[in-house]
Amino acid sequence: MSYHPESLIVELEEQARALRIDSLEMIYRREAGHPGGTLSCAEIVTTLLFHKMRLDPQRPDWPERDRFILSKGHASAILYVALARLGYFSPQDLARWGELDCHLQGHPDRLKTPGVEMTSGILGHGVAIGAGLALALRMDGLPARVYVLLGDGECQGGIVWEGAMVAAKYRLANLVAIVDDNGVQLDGPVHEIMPMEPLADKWRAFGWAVLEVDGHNVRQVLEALDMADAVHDRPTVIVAHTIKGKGVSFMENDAHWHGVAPDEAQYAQAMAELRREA
Ligand SMILES: Cc1ncc(C[n+]2csc(CCOP(=O)(O)OP(=O)(O)O)c2C)c(N)n1
Repeated sequence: MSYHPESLIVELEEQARALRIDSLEMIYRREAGHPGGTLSCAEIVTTLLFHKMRLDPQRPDWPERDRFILSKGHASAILYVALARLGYFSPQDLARWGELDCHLQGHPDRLKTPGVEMTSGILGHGVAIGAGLALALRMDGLPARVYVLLGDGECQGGIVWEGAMVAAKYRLANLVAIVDDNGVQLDGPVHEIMPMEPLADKWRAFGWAVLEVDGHNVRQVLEALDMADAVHDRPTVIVAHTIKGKGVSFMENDAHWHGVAPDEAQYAQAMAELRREA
């Protein structure tokens, strides 16, 4: 088992909190966005982009870089905040998110934004495209790995499982999917709309190595990503149990906050809670 010092865990926890704060500010100022599924994936995004992945923001096209695919593209705010903090572009650009002539569109566009590896927003495609990327990297003899973040509601899409089959057939050990398993989709609980349980067993049946973690526990996420490095004969999925709207009491586990921006008073309360002043 890999060892991660407590100082690293604390640093990543603080980074995740900062990503939540900055993302929610963007959603509030734009009066649009998806707070629920943005807040639920903060630790996952942080652990990957700020620690695990081999990236070089000065060279977004570096062939050996690891690839991060935000398949659940509606959580774009947190990806943009992370990329800006990593130095892919100026943090000042974040204020212009969604404007027509801004490189930061409502959903990620790989042709516009440095650091974005896949155009997303139409759900379902990340695993299939990630499989293609992982296969190409292997054929090119490159050591890079591909990480795909998708939602549990998104797993209802048939294309997810087509991609999963392909990845298993080609034994793509350089592909890791992380399911942000927050239990809530656009308009209600996943178990009511189209139950996905037993989700881990489904992935296992498709030939993937399966790990399950508390997706808000940075140490668990880190260790699972390290364990995925040690799987050499198939792709790995990490089912990360999370809370939609995590960190803002009135948003947690409530589908209402899937795609609605907070008003001024709600924003103030949310910020107080995220800054732990409440
Ligand atoms: C193919 C497709 N169908 C529908 C939508 C509309 N949509 C956007 S987000 C969403 C819910 C996704 O739920 P989940 O994957 O659980 O995301 P999370 O809870 O992590 O935000 C839907 C249906 C879409 N973007 N793409």
